[in-house]
Amino acid sequence: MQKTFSWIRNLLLLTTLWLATADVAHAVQRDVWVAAVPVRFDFMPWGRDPISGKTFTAEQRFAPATIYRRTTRNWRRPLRNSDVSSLPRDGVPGPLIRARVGDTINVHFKNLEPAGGRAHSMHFHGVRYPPSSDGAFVPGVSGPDAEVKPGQSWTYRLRAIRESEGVWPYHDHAPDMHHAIEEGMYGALSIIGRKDRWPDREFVVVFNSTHEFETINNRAFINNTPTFRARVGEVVQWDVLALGSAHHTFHVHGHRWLDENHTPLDTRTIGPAESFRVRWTEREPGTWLYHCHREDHMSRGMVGLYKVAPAAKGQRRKRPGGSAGQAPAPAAPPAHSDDGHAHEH
Ligand SMILES: [Cu+2]
Repeated sequence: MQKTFSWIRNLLLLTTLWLATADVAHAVQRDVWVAAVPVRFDFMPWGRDPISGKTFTAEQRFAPATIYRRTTRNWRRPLRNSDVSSLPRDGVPGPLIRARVGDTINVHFKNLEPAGGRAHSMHFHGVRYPPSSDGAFVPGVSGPDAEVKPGQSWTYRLRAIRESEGVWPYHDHAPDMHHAIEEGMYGALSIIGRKDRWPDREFVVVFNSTHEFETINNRAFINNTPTFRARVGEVVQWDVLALGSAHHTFHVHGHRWLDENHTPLDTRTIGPAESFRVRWTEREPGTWLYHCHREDHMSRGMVGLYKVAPAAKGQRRKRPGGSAGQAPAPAAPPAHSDDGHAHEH
């Protein structure tokens, strides 16, 4: 009897060791460089709301803001924050930080506000970190991670653990966080399982309120908010997040997805700092609306376009199922580049 137990114990020990080694072999360290950059932000780069026909003055369109900007190593050169599928809109949210379960993420943050400017920080949801990487200002408790002053920098050391899989917000948590978040100091973390594939397209939608507008990625009204693009056959993932103080209802026209209980949905409500992701294999060509379904929010700007092109000739890939819900893994490499991230081996 005892012999059997020790045999089982040894087997368990070996399995644990094997799993631990497999973890180390697979996990990578990802270094992300981010700067807080003061800008004159254009909330309506297209200048008008095509539904109401309203146009906006420079005073309504522009406001000073500090935003997160992805950069090259040592904050030398600014890079794009977004996936190519949401261009030309960029700047807010901050860089999409992607990782796999098991990875270490070092976010090297520098505050580029001029001397005398505000302190900023980065506070991350969903991942594991020591208190010195919390980035949240608590008088008498927190350290320099929570108050990165102009010209200073801090490295936040994060780990994507098993419970980190999914989509999470990050945001400024320095003393002036409420203004900074209204200006657009937030972004998304996207973490997939160790063996999962990245989708072909990944769209980040952040609902927030700023000035008198209700915004998606800090912009209001169609053609000002991002116009997301995909092609029939591609696996698309929507990362949906909310900041600020209101609840929002995410809705995409002509599409539906399955929730955790395999119930089809085409709307889902989220509150402050909540987040979720939905995936499907695209099969609905056309120009579609995506928006917050709170009508007072929609009329104040929380609406955008989603354009789906037909499958390219000769490029139609065979996909099992092709129905709504958690889509099968795509065959193609991700459309998103891993700019500023470590390369996976
Ligand atoms: Cu809303």
